[in-house]
Amino acid sequence: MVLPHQNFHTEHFEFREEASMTEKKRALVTGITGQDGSYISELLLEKGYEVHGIIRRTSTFNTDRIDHIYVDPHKEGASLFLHYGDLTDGTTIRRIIEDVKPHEIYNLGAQSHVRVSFDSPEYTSDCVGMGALRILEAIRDYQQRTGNEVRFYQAGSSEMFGKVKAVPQSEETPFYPRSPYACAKVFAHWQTVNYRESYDLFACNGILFNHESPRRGETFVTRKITRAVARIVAGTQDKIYMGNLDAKRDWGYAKDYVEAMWLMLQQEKADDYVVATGETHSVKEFLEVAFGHVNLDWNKYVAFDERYLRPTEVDLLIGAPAKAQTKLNWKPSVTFKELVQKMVDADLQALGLESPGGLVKDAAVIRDRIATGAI
Ligand code: NAP
Ligand code: G4F
Repeated sequence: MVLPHQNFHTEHFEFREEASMTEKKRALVTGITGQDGSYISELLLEKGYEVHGIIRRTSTFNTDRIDHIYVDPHKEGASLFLHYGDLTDGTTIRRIIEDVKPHEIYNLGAQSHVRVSFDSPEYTSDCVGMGALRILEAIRDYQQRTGNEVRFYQAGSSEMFGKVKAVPQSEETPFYPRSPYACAKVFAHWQTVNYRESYDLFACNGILFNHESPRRGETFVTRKITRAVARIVAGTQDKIYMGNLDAKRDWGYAKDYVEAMWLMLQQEKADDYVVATGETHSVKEFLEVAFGHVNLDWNKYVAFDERYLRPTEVDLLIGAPAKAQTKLNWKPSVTFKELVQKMVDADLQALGLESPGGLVKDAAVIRDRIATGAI
């Protein structure tokens, strides 16, 4: 699909005017091209919202995750609009908020890779920490000037618990961040609380534990593994190099988690919520289930590379999602095993490793069919 990128910023005024006559609810999403941005946009469009997303200007298209929901804004019924901007550039953020006049803002944009944040701490802090503050300041001014309420969701992270002070971690657990990324998220968290208390903004922090999907970025551990499984089956990769396999994470399904974000902004009062499954599994267990799904033994394919270690690690994360369950009536719908298998299946499918009878799950059978030209 070809996107008329040049037209995003110049033409959206005209489309906004049309939309305002129909009184649709308008949401602005930062990080719309990311995993969560794509799922929340689908959800909001299903609910009848007009969705506006901020995208970074890049020399190649990076809208793969939202191409399937994008409709040329010249066409009648288009409800998704894209605007060039950057969280490190306060002027663009303000301008877009003024133009879009959103009822809700989901701040999902981030340099979200923990390991990378050790290499680029300044940029990560600017984008993740100051980025949130820039939006809060813009909302504060816009709201005070116009009287229009803008509800704000801040994408907080279980990484903020870091060297955990309690097991499991709840909204009451103190933070102990262990990376530049986590420090920046803690800054954004407290700015969000502070703007809620100082200026009565409807501002919520979601403290989300790891959530994954077939749309997960390829360098996060889960997708790195499921993608490698598919490539190993296909014979285009023979090993996967990894870091600490003992780390434990509370892994859920991203599609479930964006529902919790939306629910937070529909409540009577703004508040902060932990969103998690309440189960924890090690990276090793993830490997076992992923390779096991195609009848392979992960030990034969995994090699160690110290480059994937972090200067400080977060050893154990497990969330206590009771508040989200009770107050938002939210609960996860996908188990750990189902999630891993869903991701492996999607990566097998992406490589075309499907035979007419459907997806074959056994590596030996798939290889045999590749060899005979059946797939
Ligand atoms: P992701 O896939 O890495 O997506 C990040 C998004 O942010 C992308 O759209 C990216 O744009 C955009 N972005 C990066 N730098 C930006 C900048 N300077 N200005 C504007 N946009 C920028 O992340 P995700 O997994 O969807 O996570 C969404 C949010 O939740 C993030 O804030 C993340 O830190 C937080 N979070 C994630 C998890 C999780 O397990 N997934 C858990 C807790 C919290 P490009 O496409 O141009 O790179
Ligand atoms: O998949 P990861 O890179 O995710 P991490 O660090 O938990 O962060 C993710 O979840 C956070 C929520 O808790 C988000 F806020 C954040 O934005 C991001 O989405 O690593 C998971 C674990 C780590 O302990 C890491 O050391 O896997 C370990 N690991 C072992 N080998 C590896 C690798 N991680 C990566 N990325 N690559 C490896 O080869």
